[in-house]
Amino acid sequence: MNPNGRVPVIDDDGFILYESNAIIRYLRAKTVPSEFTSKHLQSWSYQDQWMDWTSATLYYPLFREFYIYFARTPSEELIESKASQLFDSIRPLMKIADDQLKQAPFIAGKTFSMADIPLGVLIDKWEKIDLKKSNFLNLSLYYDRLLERKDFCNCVAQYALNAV
Ligand SMILES: N[C@@H](CCC(=O)N[C@@H](CS)C(=O)NCC(=O)O)C(=O)O
Repeated sequence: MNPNGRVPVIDDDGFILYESNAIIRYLRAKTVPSEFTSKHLQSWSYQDQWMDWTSATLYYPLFREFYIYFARTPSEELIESKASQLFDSIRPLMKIADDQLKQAPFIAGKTFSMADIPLGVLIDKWEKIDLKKSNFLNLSLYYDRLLERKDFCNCVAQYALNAV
């Protein structure tokens, strides 16, 4: 279904779609069509901005490298200098998210939106990695807010960092 041989991919009555952010936008527009109108263009685009920031700026390649090191290295083999180097490389990006979450409870504003789906998945990994991250209080408070959501617990948080 996906020429890249990857997940996620959906088949919505014969309409095949891949790329996780495209799938989220499609499902949101399909289930709440009123949001996908010119009247809400700026709000939609703002959520879109944070989704793409999460995937294209935060995740690839720095966050991916950071979390995979912790997820796939047995704890007794972790090297402190390598862990610090990875942490230092993503600190400026995490600060951008933390600053944004100081201003609003969710990444694109006052309420949970589609933009919280890709970011929430990464913040779950972030919170499960045992490093001193006290400068990022807003990210931890955000994670607590996400944990109040049953679907977030069932679909994301219940899985271990190294779950495939
Ligand atoms: N940019 C794609 C990335 C898709 C991707 O890399 N999926 C991984 C899982 S997160 C996968 O299918 N890996 C299996 C493999 O590479 O064989 C998206 O956001 O959907």
